[in-house]
Formats: sequence, C-alpha cells, structure tokens
Amino acid sequence: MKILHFSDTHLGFSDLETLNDANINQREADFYDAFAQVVAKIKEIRPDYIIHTGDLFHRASPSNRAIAFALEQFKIINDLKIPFILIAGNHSTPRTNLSAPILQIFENFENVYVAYKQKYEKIEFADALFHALPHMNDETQALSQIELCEAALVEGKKNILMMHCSVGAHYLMAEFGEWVFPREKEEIFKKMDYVALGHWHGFGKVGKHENVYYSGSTERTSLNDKRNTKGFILLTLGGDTLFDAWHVEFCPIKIRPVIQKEIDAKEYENSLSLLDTSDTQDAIVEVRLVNLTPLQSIEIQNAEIKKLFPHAMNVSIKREFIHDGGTASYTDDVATLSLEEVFLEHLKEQSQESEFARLKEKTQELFAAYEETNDDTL
Ligand SMILES: [Mn+2]
Repeated sequence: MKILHFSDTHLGFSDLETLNDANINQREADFYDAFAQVVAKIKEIRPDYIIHTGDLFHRASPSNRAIAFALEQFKIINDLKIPFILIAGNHSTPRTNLSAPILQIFENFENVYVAYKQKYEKIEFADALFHALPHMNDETQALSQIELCEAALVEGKKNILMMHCSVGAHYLMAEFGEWVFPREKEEIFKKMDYVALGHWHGFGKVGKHENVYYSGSTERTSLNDKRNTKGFILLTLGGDTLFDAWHVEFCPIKIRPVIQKEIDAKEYENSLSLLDTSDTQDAIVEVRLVNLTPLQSIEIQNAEIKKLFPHAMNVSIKREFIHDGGTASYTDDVATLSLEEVFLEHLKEQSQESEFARLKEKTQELFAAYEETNDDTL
C-alpha cells in the first residue's frame, strides 16, 4: 500500500512585494506552484491513498484566487479516483461560529474526504482506516476525541492517524491556538501503522516514535525558515504485521532558493569585490551587512546593495552593528517582517518577562482574529 502524505500548503499565502507576469504576488504564485508539483507527482506515482494533514489554505477565509486554484487542483485529483483525505489545521479553522469552515467546499467531490468539524472522524476503506483528528479550538475536547479514536481501531486493516498539532513542545510554531498533543496519550501511536502529522513545517520523524512523521510544508511561510528542501512523504505499508515492509521516503519538490550572503563593512570595498552572485538568479537573497559603524550605516544605502543582485527575486538586508563591548546587535530590514513580528519585538523590549508572555498571547489572538476577516494583501 502506498500513501502520499503532504501538508501545510498554505494556499493564498503571500509575501514580499514582487508581482509576477500575471500580476500575482510572486510568493503567492510560488505556493500554487509547489502544490501543483505535488499533484503532478501524484499523477505519476498513483498512490493508493493521498493524505493532507492541515493548513491547506493560509486563512480561514481565503481569497477567491486561492479557492479557485484549490478547486481546480482538487478536480484533477478527484478524477484520478484515488481517495484523498484531508483534515483542517489551525489556519483553516474559523475561530468563531460566525463563519462557515472553508473545507466544506470539497464535500461534493466523490473521492475527497474532509474532516473539519472539530471532532474525531473515521474514514474507512476495505484495507485502511484513517483516523482524523482535525484542529479543535477547544482543547478540553481533545481528550474525549482521542479516546473515541482509540476505541475505533480495527485489526486487520492499516490504521493511520492524521493530526495537526505539536507532539511535545518541540514542534510549536509560535502561533495562536496551536494544539499540543497530550503526552499521556502518546501510547496510542504504537497502535497505529502510521501517524501523519501537520503543523511543523520541516520534514522529520518525531523523537522516539518510529512511525510518527511530519511531512513538512511545501513552501516557506517565513523567511526565518531557511530549509531549502520541501516536499512530501511517500509511505509504503506492506505485510500483515505492524512495521512489516514499512518504508518512508521523503520526495523533494523544487522551490525558490533562499541564499544568504555576507558583506563585511570593515573591509567594504574588498568584501564587495569578493561577492559571488552567480547563484542568486530568481532567488530570495538575504544579505548580512556586518561590522557596521553607525556612520557607515547611514552611508551604505539598501538600494546600493540591492543593485548587486539584479537577477534576484528579492533582496533583504540585515544590518549588524559593532558595539564597544564587542557584541553585535542587529536590525532586520523591516520590510521582511510582518506587523505582528514588529509589534511583538517592540513588546519584548518594552515589557517585563512575565507581562510579555501574557501580552504576546493577547497580541497573537488579536492578529489572528484580524487576519481571519481582513486580507491586507489584496
Ligand atoms: Mn502550517
């Protein structure tokens, strides 16, 4: 049995200010391209099942373009007659009861199965049983839902658990409303043939659990995510016993590279002459301008540095100052930070540690509520 597992496709995410030839935000187009690459692979591989573990869309109320793109791609998948099972993540779950869950638009595809009702659902086939635990806003409900899942295990079929959460505190994304799977319930993983996770944006096996995997996202929602490898998991399950002929393969897709460069302000001219820009075509370039004095920082203009990479898609500059004490401080190019990040940074500087934790949560909650109803990128 072959199962293709992908996740966190964040359709509708946009970033930076570059438009492509079709007048679409270039980064938004990159996310559509990543999704289409996975669909192309699905056509080629023809797995027995396809699973997506959440954050299909970046927002609970995506743009018309994101919805239109998803419907077009789902039609292609649906026509392949391969069961496609999806769960809602925190990004695609409305926080209030006022808005309807977006994933319901896929209800009418005969080969697509969506779990978004903030409760446990099982999707059963002749040889496999998919246990879907979608994102739940009310964490207190999670325990009872996990218990429903435990009770629904069927021997003689492949049992696959699908969740969108952090297993332990290690896989938190610093987002509002994320769910940490209760430690005392991790025992359930052993009873599953495979545990498919979404939420964490890097591919990887989770700690000591042999069969618990994050497929990672298909693109970067933050430039702090330096991973240049994104893709999906191709899982092979064979034999009658647990872990018999069990194999996980990570299949990379091609995404826009992030390239980091350094310019030393102490030897500015020399550093510029040594700069290799040959690998920056269409890339997102991040330049660290180090050993700056305040005077130099005024003299060296961002535009001057950006000109060095005429073929890059985007260039951001991080300035690192020399201090008397020898330790450097830095400021980011504000254009690459979200308003939320800038605001949190400001709070961190201005408030006491205990206050910060409380204010941070409140801030994330308010930004999340705002993002749900407003799309500033349009
Ligand atoms: Mn995500």
